[in-house]
Amino acid sequence: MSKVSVVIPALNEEQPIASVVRECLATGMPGEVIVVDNGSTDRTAERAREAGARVVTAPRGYGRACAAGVRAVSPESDIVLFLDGDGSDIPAFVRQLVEPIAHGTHDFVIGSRTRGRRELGSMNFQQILSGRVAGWIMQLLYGVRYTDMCPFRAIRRDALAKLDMREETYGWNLEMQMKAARAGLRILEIPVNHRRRAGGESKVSGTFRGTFVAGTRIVATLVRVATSRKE
Ligand SMILES: Nc1nc2c(ncn2[C@@H]2O[C@H](COP(=O)(O)OP(=O)(O)OP(=O)(O)O)[C@@H](O)[C@H]2O)c(=O)[nH]1
Ligand SMILES: [Mg+2]
Repeated sequence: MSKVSVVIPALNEEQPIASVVRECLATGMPGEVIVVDNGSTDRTAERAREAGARVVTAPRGYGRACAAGVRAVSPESDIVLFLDGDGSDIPAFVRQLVEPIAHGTHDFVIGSRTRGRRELGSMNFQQILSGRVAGWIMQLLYGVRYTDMCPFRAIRRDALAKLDMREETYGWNLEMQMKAARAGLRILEIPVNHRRRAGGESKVSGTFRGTFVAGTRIVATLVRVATSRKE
């Protein structure tokens, strides 16, 4: 039977984090939930621990947090699942993301919020458009169909290790999608529903600075990976 580790990057998410962890554990799928808290100034780590997560730390940055989470995964795990710590990804979909990998038909299963049902205000126009545009570009580059840069995704651990992930901030999600496609992994995209964050403050899409920093990093990632040689 496959063992699943959940990795949740969380920065100042003391309000939503406990229910995200509990909802993940309630699915009965994960063997462990790892919350990566880098520099929260609130009680994110404490709340995550109380809810049953293992908490690890890393230097600031979304990609660094995800990478630190992967390094902390228990050696027996063969599937790593990622989701955000703000309550916007719906853990009830964990099973649908994990099963195709557990059954051996796919290596990488990614949610698509644009193909799922979205609570009003849960994604803004730039997020929807940038996910679609990135998808079209990756279709041209690799012939793979993606419709979102959804953070909610599961991947075989050994396949992830071979992708040689480098992005330290918001390019991480796109880098994984590009490298998975380039490596010829068996990829499946499934619609997932999406909610508004369950409290706390937006770091990315809800602020001008966050949108600008993330947008710049995403474009840089696209160019870097598209023009780099397959390792
Ligand atoms: N560990 C860590 N987590 C981060 C960092 N930046 C963002 N996050 C987490 O990454 C996830 C995505 O950030 P959000 O602020 O929700 O960004 P968003 O989804 O574009 O914005 P919302 O619309 O407000 O949800 C959340 O779980 C954040 O707590 C970081 O530097 N380190
Ligand atoms: Mg969010």
